[in-house]
Amino acid sequence: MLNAKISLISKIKSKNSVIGIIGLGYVGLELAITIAKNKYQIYGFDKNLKKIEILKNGKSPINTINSKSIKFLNKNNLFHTNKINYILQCDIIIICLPTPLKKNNSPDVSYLNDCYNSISPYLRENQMIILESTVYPGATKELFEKKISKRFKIGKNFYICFSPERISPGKKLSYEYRQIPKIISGRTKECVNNVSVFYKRIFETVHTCKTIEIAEFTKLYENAFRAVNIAFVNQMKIICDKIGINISEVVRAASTKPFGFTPFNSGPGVGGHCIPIDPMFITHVAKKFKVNSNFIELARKVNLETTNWIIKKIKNKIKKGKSILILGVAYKKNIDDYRESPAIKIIDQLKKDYKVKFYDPFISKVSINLKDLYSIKKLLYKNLINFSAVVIVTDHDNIDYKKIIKYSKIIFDTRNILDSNLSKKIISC
Ligand code: SAJ
Repeated sequence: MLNAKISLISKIKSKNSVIGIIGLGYVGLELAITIAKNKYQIYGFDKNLKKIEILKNGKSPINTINSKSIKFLNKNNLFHTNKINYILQCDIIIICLPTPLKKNNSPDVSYLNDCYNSISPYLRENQMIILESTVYPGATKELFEKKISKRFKIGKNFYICFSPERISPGKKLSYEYRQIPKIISGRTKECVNNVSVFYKRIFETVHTCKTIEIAEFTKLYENAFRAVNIAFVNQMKIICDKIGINISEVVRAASTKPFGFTPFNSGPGVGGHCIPIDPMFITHVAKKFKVNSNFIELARKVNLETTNWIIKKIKNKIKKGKSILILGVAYKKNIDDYRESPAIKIIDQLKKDYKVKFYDPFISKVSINLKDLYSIKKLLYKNLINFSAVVIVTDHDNIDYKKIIKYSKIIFDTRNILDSNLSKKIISC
């Protein structure tokens, strides 16, 4: 029986509040695991029935979360469902849905709009929504608050908060998710108090932003900072290449400076659903207010040009028609995600003139322009001799790079992980 009389904050403090997490991807699942460790009852919602099945069977749908954690979740009352009416049971509704870009590079908030439409019939007094998806400033208000304030009194009998996710997929961190400081914000002081009392039970450190819009922008700023700095090191790489300097040596030397420098590694361009995407949300807002964000657009352009530069280097060195092996297609090491990965563009361009195969220990198939390409099943190092070139695009840890050097004819090392002084066959790029 729902007892709306008990305040949300008392339910949070007594751990009787039921938590609903919408979107069981790498963000939602990680959050569910972290919250479950604090003995809250959790409903996990996802539209993907196959994913729900996998989770119900105690398996993990993503390689960055192990099945042991899913079994822990199932044991600790996480209930996976696609039945959205259970939202009625939830006191706290945390939304962890994707916010990709549309073809014209403007934010695609369709997942969030669909989410609101599905949960709307089951919203009731004394619930709190925490949006964790990456959005442009003002989106929480536009997509949730404006509609909900027509039915409830925000801060009195309904609470609206924003708290950006800070998951680092695939990174073997020396700390747990609960140790990553959690940014929170709310529309009113009661909203802030509720989300603060809740998240202080889940995370070691909580930082409160004065407004939801500051928190929304902070997330974009963090990732634009990365996109711009990665573009910077990539452009410096191209200049250094011209003058015969290895950029990694420069970054290694600059990193000895104990202050005022943050190292970034040059690469084949940027992939993922954060770094190529999030900064464009700032551009979206800048355009709306007719202010300049060309720094961000230039970074995007440079990162895209870096991928083209690598393709050109390969074409200049390897005769047409030859066989090339792409080593790694994930957008970064040790994960099974190839969204926006530069490897896709490299394969797509090279296969016009070469016989291209790929090997990725985490990804068995990629779809390029609706055509499926399958990874080599097993990497037999001795067979590398059959390729005119091996291109290291993703530097997964579980590859024996000594054998790559031993058995390859030529290696294009786009991650600068090999010491090019070791052998003339290594081309850092
Ligand atoms: N990359 C480089 N050089 C670098 C760092 C990254 O070329 O020095 C490339 C990667 O290969 C990848 C792309 O940039 O293709 C993005 O890499 P990323 O390390 O930023 O990884 P993401 O996209 O998974 O970013 C996430 C973000 N997390 C959140 O948004 C919560 C980001 O803020 C984190 O800093 C990042 O993980 C992380 O540090 O792992």
